[in-house]
Amino acid sequence: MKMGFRWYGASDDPIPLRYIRQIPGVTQVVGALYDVPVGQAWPMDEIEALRDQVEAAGLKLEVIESVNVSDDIKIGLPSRDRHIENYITTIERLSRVGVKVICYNFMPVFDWLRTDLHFPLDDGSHVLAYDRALVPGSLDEMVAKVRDDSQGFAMPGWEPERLADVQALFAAYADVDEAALADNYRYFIQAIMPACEKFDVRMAVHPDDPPWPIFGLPRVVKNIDDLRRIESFHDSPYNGFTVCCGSLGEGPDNDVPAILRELCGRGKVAFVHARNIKHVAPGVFHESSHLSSTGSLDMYQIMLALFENHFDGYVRPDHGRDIWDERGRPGYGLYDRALGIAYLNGLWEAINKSHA
Ligand code: DNO
Repeated sequence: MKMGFRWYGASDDPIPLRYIRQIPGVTQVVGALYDVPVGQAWPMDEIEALRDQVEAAGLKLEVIESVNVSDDIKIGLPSRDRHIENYITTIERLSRVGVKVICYNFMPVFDWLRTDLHFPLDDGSHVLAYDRALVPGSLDEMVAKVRDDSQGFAMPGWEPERLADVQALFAAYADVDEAALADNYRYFIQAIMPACEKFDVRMAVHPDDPPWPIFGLPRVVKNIDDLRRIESFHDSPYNGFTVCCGSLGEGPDNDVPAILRELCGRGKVAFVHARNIKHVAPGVFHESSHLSSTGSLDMYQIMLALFENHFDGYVRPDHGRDIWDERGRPGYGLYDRALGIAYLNGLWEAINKSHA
């Protein structure tokens, strides 16, 4: 297991790389370029500059989260072939600086969705939460809500420029049902796989978050059946998964350790987002600390599933609570994610030693 920490770049992340270097066991920065418009190729000089910064801090840049897939590709517009060419150029350029895994998602229009970015827990900490009854009735309201609640940070997947005309973007999906989205997804995977195999870069799709349709938009990465369908697009370790325990775990029918066992058993898990969530009622959940007893997921079983299937890929803690008066990027503060890493390391060491 190689432990990483997501970082939003020197100009946009209040956490300096030297702090990340001090978290025990962290060797990897999970990074990205955030200013390249989706659909364009990432400039080589910017990729190298990011790699240089990370390496100067004594860390490695082997996982990118995310190289986003454009809506043109998801909708299946004629412009998709140009965007796919650019995506392939990005894959090749990233491989040149040693990147091994690209995390991406295939969610239409939006990335993850929460109805509260500062939900208070009993211990005085704040977390991201979702209550289906609180999802705003209109798209514009939803976009404004995320913008206003995010403490001045542009939330990934909610870039104001991209969502400026969310109604038009939404309308472009009018004819894209689940079958069409899956077809467009297959087309994308089949087009990029030769490059991934040639340049030794594994694709790792992130599940839909939450794993059910929102605003009537189709979702195709929600459960094990969806994941098996994605595998069938092209059966190769390069067509792999980011198992985000929280996102999948939000679906009460998703058995996360079982999903990990199945996919790791076939060598398809490239990256894991290890985090916990607490189910409150159907369609209602909030995030929690990583500790099993504070949420609905059994983190021991999750780590055991990885261990028993000889997982040697990348792991990062996922969203943390806001604690100790930190006012960081929602979900991505320093303190609780560092606590999460210490806990995951402890589970891993105990499992390793008890199997020695
Ligand atoms: C949210 C993240 C997602 C994830 C993307 C991957 O905090 O888990 O934004 O990075 O869905 O493309």
